[in-house]
Amino acid sequence: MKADPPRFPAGTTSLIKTYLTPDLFASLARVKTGTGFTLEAAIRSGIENPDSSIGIYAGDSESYTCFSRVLGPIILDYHKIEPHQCHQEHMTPETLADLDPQRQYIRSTRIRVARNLKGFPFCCHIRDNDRVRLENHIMNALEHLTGDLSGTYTRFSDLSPDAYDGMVEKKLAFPKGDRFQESAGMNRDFPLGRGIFLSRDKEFRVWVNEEDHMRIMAVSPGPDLGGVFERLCRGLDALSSHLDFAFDDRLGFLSSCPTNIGTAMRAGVHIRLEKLEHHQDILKDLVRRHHLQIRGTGGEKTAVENATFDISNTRRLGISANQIVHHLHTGLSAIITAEKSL
Ligand code: CIR
Repeated sequence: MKADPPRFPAGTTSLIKTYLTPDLFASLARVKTGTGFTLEAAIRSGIENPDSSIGIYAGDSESYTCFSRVLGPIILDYHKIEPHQCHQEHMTPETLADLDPQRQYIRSTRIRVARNLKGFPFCCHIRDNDRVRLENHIMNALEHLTGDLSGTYTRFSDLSPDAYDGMVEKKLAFPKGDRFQESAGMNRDFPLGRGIFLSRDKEFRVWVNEEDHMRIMAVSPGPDLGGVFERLCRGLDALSSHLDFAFDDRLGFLSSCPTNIGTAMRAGVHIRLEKLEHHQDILKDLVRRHHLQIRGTGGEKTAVENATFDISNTRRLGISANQIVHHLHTGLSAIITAEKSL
């Protein structure tokens, strides 16, 4: 019997709707990965949220091979790469000039990478026992961090609702996932198996079991892009000797959302641009030319407040971590020069 093709609501413009032809759906409808993930589960979020940009999540590493006939074209289209382009592995600390010596523009710097562990289903598909087993495994690796990277892991399920809300407000804990993640199953059993690691100075952080098994990040209240990158490289290096990350030679680090594969890196700043706020055409042009993007002050799909823009890289596959940081540095330098000239 032929499976019914998915019904995308009117107005859906996601990439999954574009690339999942009825024939392709019919040929993949009965495919299951080794952990039992199906195409139907992968596209649920895209069906329930017509404003999805891509509308598909991976439930495990194998999703990228089992569903490659639909994921392949989506990845090329979203990441704007040619079929021969593949992941570039170069992530080593380097010295970068201070972008904002007078501390006038850049309010904070943050670089994060997503990582998932081999052998565990990804966050939209993992169930409670496995998620807690995974959390324990990650906690064990975090305990090996030393010096300025060492810190404390807090399980959200050990916090009172007020303590948890307080941490979310201070951006020290992550909230439950948005409606896209909710439809995908990412919020299942929340907050069980979720938590956050904070180094003593809170400048090295690891989110556990949010959209990916790990979101590993370095942050700074200032403009020190080189220093933040160095801390992230060091933390990641230390963790990789205890954890085996899901990786593919061509696609790079595998993530729940195919928009994050490759370096799985987002490097960005919060930057106050009082003049450029009134010349958004100039700002948008600079951002586009340097392969950057503007997000709202509170992150994806939020508004810009108080002339504070969240500016970060758009590219993460087919480009190395070092190149991403370089482009961000050059782009921010051009943006600050433009702000000063107005
Ligand atoms: C969408 O397709 O719009 C959502 N599934 C989210 C896409 C952006 N990815 C992300 O935030 N990791």
